[in-house]
Amino acid sequence: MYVPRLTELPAWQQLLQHAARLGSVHLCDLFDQDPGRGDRMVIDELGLYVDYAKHRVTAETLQLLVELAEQSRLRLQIDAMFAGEKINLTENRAVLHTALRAPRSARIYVDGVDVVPEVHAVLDKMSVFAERVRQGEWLGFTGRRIRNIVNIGIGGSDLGPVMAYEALRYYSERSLCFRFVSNVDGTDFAEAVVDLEPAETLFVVASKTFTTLETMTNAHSARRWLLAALGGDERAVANHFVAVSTHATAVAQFGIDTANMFGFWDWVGGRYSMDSAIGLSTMIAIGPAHFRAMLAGFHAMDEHFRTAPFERNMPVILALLAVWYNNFLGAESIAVLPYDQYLKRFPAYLQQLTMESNGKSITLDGEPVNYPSGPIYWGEPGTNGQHSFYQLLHQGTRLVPCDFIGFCRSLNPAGSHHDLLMSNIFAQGEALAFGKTTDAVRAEGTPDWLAPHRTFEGNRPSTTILADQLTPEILGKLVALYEHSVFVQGVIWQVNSFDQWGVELGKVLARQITDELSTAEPALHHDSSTNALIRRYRSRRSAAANPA
Ligand code: G6Q
Repeated sequence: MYVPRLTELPAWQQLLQHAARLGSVHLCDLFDQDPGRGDRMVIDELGLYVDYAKHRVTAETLQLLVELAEQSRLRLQIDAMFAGEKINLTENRAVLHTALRAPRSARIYVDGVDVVPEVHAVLDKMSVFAERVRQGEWLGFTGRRIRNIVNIGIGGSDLGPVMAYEALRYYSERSLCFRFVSNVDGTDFAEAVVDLEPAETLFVVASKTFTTLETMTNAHSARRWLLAALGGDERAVANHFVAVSTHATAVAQFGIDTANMFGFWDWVGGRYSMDSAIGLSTMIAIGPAHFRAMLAGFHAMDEHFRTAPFERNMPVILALLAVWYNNFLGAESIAVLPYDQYLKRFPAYLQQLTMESNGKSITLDGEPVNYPSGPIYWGEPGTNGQHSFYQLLHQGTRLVPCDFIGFCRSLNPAGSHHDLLMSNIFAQGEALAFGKTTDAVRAEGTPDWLAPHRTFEGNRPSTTILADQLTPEILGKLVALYEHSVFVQGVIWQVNSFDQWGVELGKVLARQITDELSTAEPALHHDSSTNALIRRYRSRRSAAANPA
């Protein structure tokens, strides 16, 4: 399908002119001219209230952005993704995370095979296993019940599980202890198991490929740790290790019975896999019913994305606003600021989802892009961030659109905590948008010399997403909202959001350097800086004993 270069699309040119015309129009003016925009520029669906009124956009901006989406053939691309077409061209794969949450009655074909029965067969197998662990029926090698679950995985096989566990901890089985090991730094594993009883510990080795350096190194360390404690009997591995992977041979080679392997498929990208078997630790924590409620939330957002007109489509609107700031107003990052402690790992999860997906500079046609693509996503939970980096958001020189996420009811209501929390989320959006003029500052009696320092120029945009309460279903909706927003952005920038070739070079060089660190007198052929660093490390690594 031929699509002209993005910068040649009529809507792109019109948006450039529109941005110049709109210039630095202030949010104060936009609200003065259109006092009702706060009630109107909202999408209130699926239990999510998405307020995008505090954005530097008019009805015309939104209309032009929607035209840009249409001229980018977004509708065709959405249909192609849902239909299982191989839209991940550089890896020749379908992109079907939406099939992971499709109901049993759905029919979705990849290479002529309906994948829905396989998806549900794995979910059923996960449910049986998760219940056995939760009920204390799955026993360790010495007959003790499992009390600790350690997920070993990295990237997409870690960030989703750990984010979901933290987000849904309220719903988790409190008699079980969950740990997540990802880093090849031995400290991660050492600290994760330091207080665990091996006879009561189950390792979930989560790796799509089952070859990833970090995960396999940690999995082997886990096996040594377990066997050292249980007398070295290799048969113990079967009780204490299960695998989540697409690679049965490698799983068997590790010594895990493939009956205890939970599969998924090459059409599930790592960073889109938290609702596949990669979510096994999540399901053990919250139970199969809550896990299925989360999947239902994902599916509801999938259906909204697939069917809602672009003007009323939450992922599309979020994506178009990101494009607006990124490409027409010069913003380089987007802050995601959940006002809920349970969502403390949500920004980290979104970092991978967004930046591994759209951190690309070559279009699907193999041409360098001539416009900025994926912005930097970052964030921290509120109110903590307010006492840290919000200074830059309010008075710095950079434009940082913010996504605020909050809930009307706390899962842990206690005194005035929740009202205090929520008054802060509302206050931040208001302060960012409308600021405080120098005149207002002076009128409070501030001396002239100090007034500029205490002035807030405002005009800093934000979206606020409100839901009633953080539930598994709402979490599914939130994650799918961002998944699809990332896809829409990628379609507009004409990049492949589903590969990640940019992580390869460092891996290749690390393998070479690993050899150089283990041979006696290696000839080093790096640049002088890297050579010197390697020599310094080699000469110093055994110079001093570790401190006690
Ligand atoms: C995600 C990436 C990447 C991947 C990890 C782990 O989209 O592909 O983060 O998830 O490299 O890979 P394995 O699951 O194969 O160990």
